[in-house]
Amino acid sequence: MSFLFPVRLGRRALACHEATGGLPYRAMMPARLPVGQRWVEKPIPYDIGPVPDIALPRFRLRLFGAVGHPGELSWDELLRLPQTTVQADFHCVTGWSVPDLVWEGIPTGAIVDLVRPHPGVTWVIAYGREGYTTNVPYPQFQDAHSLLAHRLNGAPLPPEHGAPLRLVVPSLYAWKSAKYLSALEFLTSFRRGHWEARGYHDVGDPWREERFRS
Ligand SMILES: Nc1nc2c(c(=O)[nH]1)N[C@H]1C(S)=C(S)[C@@H](COP(=O)(O)O)O[C@H]1N2
Ligand SMILES: [Mo]
Repeated sequence: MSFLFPVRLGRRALACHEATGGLPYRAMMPARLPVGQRWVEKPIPYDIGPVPDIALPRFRLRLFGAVGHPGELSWDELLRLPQTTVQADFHCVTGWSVPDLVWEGIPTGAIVDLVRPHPGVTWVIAYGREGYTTNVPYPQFQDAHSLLAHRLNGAPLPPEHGAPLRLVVPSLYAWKSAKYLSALEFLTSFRRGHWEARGYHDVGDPWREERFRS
């Protein structure tokens, strides 16, 4: 009887492979997909405005708020900071999830080491150059999988996915991963960003289905 198991598993794997248009079988495992999500192959660009453009020599990342060392980083300075690679699934609150995106960039921990946030920091506001904002809880901002990404899947970050730099917080819904990153503000008080002010959840944990505030 033991031969039946691999045969059945094989059929199921094949069926899932066809149903997802070629996504790996591993991506179909329910434990990896938060409730209310479905797998798609690629991230779908979502923007509140036109995709902004900037020449790298003019690029600055502003770091300010409740920190000991506020300041600005140029593109070259960012590339001289520690670099990391993070492979993670990406979950959009509208219901799509992409498995195994590979992001490269500066771990948020390196930014924390640089700016020395005050002990009472509880939130970070990430600013997009086109006017987007989002509030991110400080624990998720600085956890080991969060980064300021400048590469995606082995290539420079495409314009529509946030070039030249975006925040990536894989532990939260994708709207917390601000594209076209221009500034990070560290807060000891509470303030909402663009979608949070319109009813979206302040934390946004996909594993708790924190889509909207109740
Ligand atoms: N600057 C900026 N960042 C943003 C957004 C935006 O409109 N502007 N949209 C957010 C939303 S709602 C999602 S789902 C993701 C989508 O990432 P993608 O466009 O790379 O697929 O970006 C997030 N980051
Ligand atoms: Mo989104």
